[in-house]
Amino acid sequence: MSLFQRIKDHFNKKNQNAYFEGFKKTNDKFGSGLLKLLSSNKNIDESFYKDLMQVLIESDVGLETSQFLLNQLKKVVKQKNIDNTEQVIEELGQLILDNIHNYDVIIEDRLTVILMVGVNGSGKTTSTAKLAHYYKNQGKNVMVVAADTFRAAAVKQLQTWSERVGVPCFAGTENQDPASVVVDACREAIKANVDILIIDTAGRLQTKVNLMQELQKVHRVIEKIIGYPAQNSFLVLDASTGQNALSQASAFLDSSKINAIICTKMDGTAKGGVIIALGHSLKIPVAFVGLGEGIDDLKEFDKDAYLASITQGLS
Ligand SMILES: Nc1nc2c(ncn2[C@@H]2O[C@H](COP(=O)(O)OP(=O)(O)OP(=O)(O)O)[C@@H](O)[C@H]2O)c(=O)[nH]1
Ligand SMILES: [Mg+2]
Repeated sequence: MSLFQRIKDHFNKKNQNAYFEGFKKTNDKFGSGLLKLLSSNKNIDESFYKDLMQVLIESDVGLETSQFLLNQLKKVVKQKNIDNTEQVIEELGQLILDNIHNYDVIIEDRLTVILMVGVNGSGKTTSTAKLAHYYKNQGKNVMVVAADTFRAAAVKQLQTWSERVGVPCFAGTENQDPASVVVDACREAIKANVDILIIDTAGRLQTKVNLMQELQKVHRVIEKIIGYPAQNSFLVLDASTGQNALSQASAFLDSSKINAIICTKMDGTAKGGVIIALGHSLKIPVAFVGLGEGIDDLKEFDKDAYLASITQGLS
């Protein structure tokens, strides 16, 4: 059985439609691009590899990662004496799987903290609400924290979402230092026997040193109050920014502790290949993907499901 058939068969049926719909635009570029390539290039020659490179670039896999994949691919083709283009594309699929990473969210029996960080508008607040919904549905006692105290509207936004989801929202007072809101929230979470505390922070540019230091302070106070570090720190990236998301991730990883990525707005972009660039260039796992604006549209990242979704026509 082919690799593509195997991963489709393994697909968690519950999420299949959501994944297929969410990655439709990327599939229209990537999967359809590969199909077109298979139907027009029958020989494994330079022109085949050139067209393959173009498909990778157009799906925002990025130059560095695309070149890496092609070089590896050429080696494998030679080693295994591969002589048909279908098998080459299978090997490409395997290379992609080898270079992207799932993430197991760390949920402990004691208070578990999830910290959401990222640049303005990447989807932190909506993803916080979606995560709260996700864990509430699993029977967890969830609380969200509005640590974005610079804008009253930001607090209101999370409060509205939390009412809809049915979880408590802890908010500080306007212009209160975010770290001090987090201190109060952690104390409250311990008192209320919360299982999962999800902290939404203000959008920050990766280049603003003081804001990055503020994040480090938030990490310090969490550890001080609860007695151990936040188990999960997620960088929220807007997939439609493509290669820019990659440079954001690189800067955040340099100055802040990040365990995994949440890649949002997959449904609105053909740039879903950026997940491959993140996996290869930064070796960072993806925890969740945002596949739409609805409360259910945040799904756990699964690399087999991802590959199946961006190669829907291949079998
Ligand atoms: N289509 C789509 N839209 C999304 C997704 N995730 C977030 N959005 C939208 O992106 C916009 C910004 O989302 P927010 O959650 O407010 O972003 P934020 O990172 O909290 O923004 P700041 O607090 O301003 O830094 C909203 O209109 C969301 O509905 C997604 O997966 N798909
Ligand atoms: Mg926000």
